[in-house]
Amino acid sequence: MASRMASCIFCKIIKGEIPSFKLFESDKTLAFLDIQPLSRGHALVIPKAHGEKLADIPDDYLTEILPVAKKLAIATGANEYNILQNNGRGAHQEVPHVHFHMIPKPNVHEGLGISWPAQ
Ligand code: IU
Repeated sequence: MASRMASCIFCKIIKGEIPSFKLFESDKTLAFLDIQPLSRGHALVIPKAHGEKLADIPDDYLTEILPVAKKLAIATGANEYNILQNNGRGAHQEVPHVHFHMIPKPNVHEGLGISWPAQ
């Protein structure tokens, strides 16, 4: 476990060894912008305890995660968004440190540059 933590990229972000755009931080939780955002405001919320899958994380490191994701969604102004968390490579998990995505859905009409006439 110790060697996996030493090489874990998100543990390095937590320790400040790799830079990130931080959005929220407490003793148990960190939120930062995803470096390859699927939409503007795509954020990751992670427990500061290292664990690959959800079952590896102590409950007290999970209690803040959804409230933080909710506040980020509100702060982003996203009316529509996904909160998701992948466990295992077969479930499309690429980084082996538990993380929750908060992915705002851009307004489709704005994204297409269409402005709808007033009713
Ligand atoms: P996944 O759920 O493990 O598939 O998502 C990993 C995410 O971590 C993905 O969206 C990456 O862009 C993101 N990420 C990051 O924000 N910073 C990094 O240094 C690395 C990955 I590596």
